[in-house]
Amino acid sequence: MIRPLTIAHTSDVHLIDGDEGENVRVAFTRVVDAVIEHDADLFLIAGDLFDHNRIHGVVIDFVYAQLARVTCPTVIISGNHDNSEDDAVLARMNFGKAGRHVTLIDDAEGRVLEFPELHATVWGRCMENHHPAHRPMAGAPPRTRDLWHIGMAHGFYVDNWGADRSSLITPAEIADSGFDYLALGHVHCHRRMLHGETLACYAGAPVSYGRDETGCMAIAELNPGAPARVVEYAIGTRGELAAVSRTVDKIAAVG
Ligand SMILES: [Mn+2]
Repeated sequence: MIRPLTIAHTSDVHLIDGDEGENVRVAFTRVVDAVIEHDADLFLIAGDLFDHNRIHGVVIDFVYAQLARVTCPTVIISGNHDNSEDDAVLARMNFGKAGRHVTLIDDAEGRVLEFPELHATVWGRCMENHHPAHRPMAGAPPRTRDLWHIGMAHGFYVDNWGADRSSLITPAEIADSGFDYLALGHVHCHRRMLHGETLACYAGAPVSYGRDETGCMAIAELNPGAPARVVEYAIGTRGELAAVSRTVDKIAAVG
């Protein structure tokens, strides 16, 4: 009997260095808090964890420390902001420093990870080049066994052709994948699409563009014999995150 699964899913965190990145780091801390509070079985980071590839030590160490708070299997793919160019931030990192539970899928052709204790497999692909010929869902494997069949992809969902955009993901690709849950990244607003039996979801960025808009992530529930469900989980408005980060700075300054 396959077991129920709780999946915590984020993407497009866009971590940056310096003071202006403080609210983003607060937001990522809240994402990790949510993984722990929901007792998630699996934590998926579907691309653009970092805003750019020149991120240096302090933020890298921050990410190791945050991911080390999580005990469940954690899977990371790259996006167009932290893609697999030479000297890219993800390529320079050693996620073993965060713990053995963290896996970066850095294969351009994609890779399937198997988690026997979760009765689940996770397929993902790193992004090498964000251009119109890149198809994030290319090579998605069919379900082969009676396990949760989960996918990760970073790209732009279109439900009509003629879109002259890079890294396209289509309804047919989603339906054909047969994934029980497809964790998407790239679009910053929370959005869900059901095609065939597959529930695909953009988690939404933890930090929204607008100061008063709420950033978010996704918490998905898979139960045997039932449709997958996902909820949008609020992380906070940009203003709230900035206020918290100022408080943290003040305490740090006093201490
Ligand atoms: Mn992106």
